[in-house]
Amino acid sequence: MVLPGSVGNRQQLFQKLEEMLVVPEANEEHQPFALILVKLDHFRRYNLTKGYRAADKLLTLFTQSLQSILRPQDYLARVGNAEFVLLLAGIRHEGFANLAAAKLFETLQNSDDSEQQSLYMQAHAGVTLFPEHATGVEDLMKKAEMALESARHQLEPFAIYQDEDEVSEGFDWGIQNDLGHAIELDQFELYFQPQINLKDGKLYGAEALLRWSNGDKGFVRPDVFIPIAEKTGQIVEITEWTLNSALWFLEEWCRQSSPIKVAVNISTKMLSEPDFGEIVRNSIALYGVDPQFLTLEITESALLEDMSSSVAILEDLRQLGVNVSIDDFGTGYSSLAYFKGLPANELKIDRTFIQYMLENQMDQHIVKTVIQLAHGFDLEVVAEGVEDEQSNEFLKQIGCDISQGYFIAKPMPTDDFLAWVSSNYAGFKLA
Ligand code: G
Ligand code: G
Ligand code: MN
Repeated sequence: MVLPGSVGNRQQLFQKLEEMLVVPEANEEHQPFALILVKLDHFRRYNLTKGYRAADKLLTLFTQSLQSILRPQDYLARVGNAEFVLLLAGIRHEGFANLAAAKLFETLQNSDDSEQQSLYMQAHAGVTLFPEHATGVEDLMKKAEMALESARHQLEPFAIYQDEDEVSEGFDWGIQNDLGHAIELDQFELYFQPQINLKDGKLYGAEALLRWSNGDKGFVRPDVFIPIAEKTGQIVEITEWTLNSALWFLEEWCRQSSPIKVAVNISTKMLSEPDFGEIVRNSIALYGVDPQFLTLEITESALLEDMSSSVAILEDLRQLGVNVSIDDFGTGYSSLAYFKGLPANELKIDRTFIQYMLENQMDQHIVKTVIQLAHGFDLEVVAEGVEDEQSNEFLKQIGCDISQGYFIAKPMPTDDFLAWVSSNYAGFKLA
């Protein structure tokens, strides 16, 4: 599509940046500027649900909003589907960068169109300063990405790059240190998200999802701290905690009502720990629960990485009755042959296929095929990320076994989960 005014593309942006980054003569100074990377979240979804014409119109309006804050010496480029970079000349300090970014979001928010406004709420930006934060094109862009990520995590519209964002190869010492005390300070909590059997509408089980609230620093997402815990080895202790908490809950549950399955996520690194099997068996013994009510969710990529030893451990656990589920299926590179050697009895189709399935023929086709394929290997199929009734109904029609997602319920703290079950479960049926 053609956007209004002068908007560069990725290549032109890089050229422009190269020009702006030339090393100054001995007696001259760098001409400072700020680079703002802006992304619209969920634009793909908007495209699919509202149609391309509406999406193009929105993008045009969005571009105009961005242009409205530009001065003649500034520059705007579109670097991705719904991703833009603004270069603001002469901005030397964080304070000015803050003002510029704040102005940008103010402009976005004050749009008259309510549809636009709601989408703008989902815009995020990351800001880097030249030469303060970086002096190379790649570096400036990379750090803007990091700042944007940290804005997302802090639930802020934008963030200016901070040295703390630079965790040498994603390594965050602050988090590592805090993680060391998280268990003793009782900062972890398990949330439970229900899973519904599509055939009879009954409660099938729940996935346990770890939450960490790190004192004053607030809530830290598992996809941030789990990779760090994997690197430091803290993952072993964390997994033990998670397993024990999930089984403690399960044992309580079993005493009060008919048992359900509880699924625990097992990270890649944990799976290759030699005493992983032992840890799981110990937890089961400690709480005396029937192993058939425990499910271990293993990501597809974990199994691809280190098949032989992990498979042996999983086989032992499977013998014991523990369920093995292949999580995030479709995001890795599995082949048919891969199923053959796997001791799994459940497969979870990744939510990225489920989310656009109704609008996207290709996704729909993949979902149907995966269900057939999985059934051919005697695997039960869970659809994750089911967000609306139509998707749920569609999945039921095409023979999917189990449904999980915001349509049914979000992950909830234990008490809320129990309350949710008691108000919905008796005769809980989805159309
Ligand atoms: O709700 P959600 O933001 O929890 O989960 C984000 C990611 O973190 C998911 O990929 C999920 O599998 C992972 N995750 C959540 N809880 C745990 C856990 O207890 N252990 C591991 N290894 N991963 C988890
Ligand atoms: O990787 P894993 O499948 O374990 O991740 C589970 C993640 O999916 C958690 O972050 C959980 O909060 C999230 N989740 C659960 N249901 C939905 C949903 O309906 N939509 C979206 N977008 N995320 C969901
Ligand atoms: Mn999972």
